[in-house]
Amino acid sequence: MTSLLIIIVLVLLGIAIWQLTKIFHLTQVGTAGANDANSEIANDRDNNVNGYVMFAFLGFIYVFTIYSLYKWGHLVLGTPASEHGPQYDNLMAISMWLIFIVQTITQFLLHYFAFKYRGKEGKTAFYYADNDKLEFIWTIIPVIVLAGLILYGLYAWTNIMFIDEQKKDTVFVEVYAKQFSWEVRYAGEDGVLGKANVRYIEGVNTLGVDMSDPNAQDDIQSTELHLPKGKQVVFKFRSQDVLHSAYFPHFRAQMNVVPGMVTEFAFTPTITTDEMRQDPKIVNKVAHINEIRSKKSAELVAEGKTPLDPYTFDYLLLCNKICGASHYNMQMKVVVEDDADFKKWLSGKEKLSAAVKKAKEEAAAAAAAPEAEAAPAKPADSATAAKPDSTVVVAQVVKK
Ligand SMILES: [Cu+2]
Repeated sequence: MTSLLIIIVLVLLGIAIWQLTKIFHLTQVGTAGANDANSEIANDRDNNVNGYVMFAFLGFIYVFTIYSLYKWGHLVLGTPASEHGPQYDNLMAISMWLIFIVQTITQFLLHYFAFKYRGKEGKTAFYYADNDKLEFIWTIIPVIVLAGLILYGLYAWTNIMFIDEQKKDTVFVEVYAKQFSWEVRYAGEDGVLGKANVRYIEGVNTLGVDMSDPNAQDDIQSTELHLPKGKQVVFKFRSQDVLHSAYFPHFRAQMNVVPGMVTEFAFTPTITTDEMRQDPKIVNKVAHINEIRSKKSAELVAEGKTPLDPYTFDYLLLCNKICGASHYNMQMKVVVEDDADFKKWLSGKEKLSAAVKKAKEEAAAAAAAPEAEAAPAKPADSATAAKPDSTVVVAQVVKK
């Protein structure tokens, strides 16, 4: 303990001596001539260097901006695939152009004046109290520009977020998020989604749909999201566990998915998956990705591994909230197709009520199976009957 105290005292003493020498050094400022190389006062040479460095930094900003646009400009979102998409992109483009122009001018002024009025021996600062006219101008211009942007933004927002649920031919889809996958449920012919609660989750009923609700009887569940082109789709989002965010970048749509509540959003897809695959920007992007993949494949083949499959474009639903370890891989394929194809796909899907009924029957058959096995009369039949049923039960137990 004593040695620790001695060490602390020595350290503090050292700091005190160091500070004292620093103070002594500072008291010597000004005694040497300003143009003395050891002087602490900036001389004309120092001021000139700083002035030109300001100019050089301005050049760096401009060159880097142009380089970024050239190098990464193609990474922006491509052709919007929803009805409100162009309006959204327009708002984004106006904002970005404004920021670009204003920053180009203001950065020039900032660095140019720092250069122009750099320090010079014998030059003193000019005292300038205020100028009402100038202050009025540089206040009113941003006010008008920002008010215009905000008003246009609010107009676009209410336009995009307005959901007309009475609109003819509207498709209602529930999007269900859980760590780390998506599931969807279609409202079926009645256009109404059955009630759901996490307490009803059991076996194949992974969304917790209340099967006693008459509206739930024709609901259809899927792990792939199909959307009809040109029809309004209303999404109802629910989460099983934590906060997620449903992000459809190609449709310029995003909505938080919050446990314990239903959030909603609607958009009208305007370009089918097949049409989007012909889009020149997508064609370029796919070609670029496949170029990288074929290089990687060549390396894999050289190592004796299986090569990668070539990439084809698909719309995606992504999770845009960091929701856990596999968040990065929480995505679902989205297929946009013509109304006829969409209807065909949907009619080929099994209704949730039928799937639940089937699972219950299979579970009951499996429960009855051991008795049949015990009977010695038909051992072959009982073995075939018991085999598929028992796997169904096992799968359900695992799912829970
Ligand atoms: Cu997530």
